[in-house]
Amino acid sequence: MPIAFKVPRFYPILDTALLRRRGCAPVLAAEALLAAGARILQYRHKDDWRQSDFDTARQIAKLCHEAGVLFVLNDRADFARLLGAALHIGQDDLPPVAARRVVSDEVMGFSTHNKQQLARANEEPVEYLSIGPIFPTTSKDRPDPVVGLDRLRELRTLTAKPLVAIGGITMLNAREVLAGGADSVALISGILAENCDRKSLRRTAEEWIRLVGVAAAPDRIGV
Ligand code: TZP
Ligand code: MG
Repeated sequence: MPIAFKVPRFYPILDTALLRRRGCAPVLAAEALLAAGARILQYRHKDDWRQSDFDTARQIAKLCHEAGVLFVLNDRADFARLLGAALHIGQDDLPPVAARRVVSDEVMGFSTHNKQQLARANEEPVEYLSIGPIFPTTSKDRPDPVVGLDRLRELRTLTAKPLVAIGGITMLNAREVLAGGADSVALISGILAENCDRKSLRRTAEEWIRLVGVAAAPDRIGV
């Protein structure tokens, strides 16, 4: 397991369902995000996997690898292993200890949605945790109850692992989320520009990076 992993502050997620609805090609979106300077990129495919979805993931994994960017696959430990990717799992996926046996020394992240899950997740063999939805979101089916900023500040004290906030984060509230103790903001709808052309996507990602920074947060002391 990698030691002292630091999660980049700007954590874009390519959600294939939303990309399709908005008419955005995943590889083009990945290229725009990488050109903007993203240091981590997640591929989230919630529908059944077809060969073409795996091929898309493989293309994006290659682009990330060439750019020295951490490529993260959502849910599927088996595919992450095939792609040499990092893995992000949720409460209903293969449990972290089992997933760790599949991806061995890749970075792993684990989703949590409340105090009990976060406290338990802190003991798991994963490099970072996520917490959300911080605010209402339309990008997830059946989202858990909203966490909110006050509870985020409280939950932050439960773990010294890097903590990624997700759910309803926009350029208007992202700074408050980071001030509330999150090390990183993960974004699905927030990274999609009005138009899905390369230039607009890149410009939006650049704006995000100007706002929150791209690098990992400094070490957290005394948590
Ligand atoms: N997990 C908690 S909220 C969420 C996920 C995957 C969706 C986040 O999407 P958006 O568009 O950034 O609110
Ligand atoms: Mg999952």
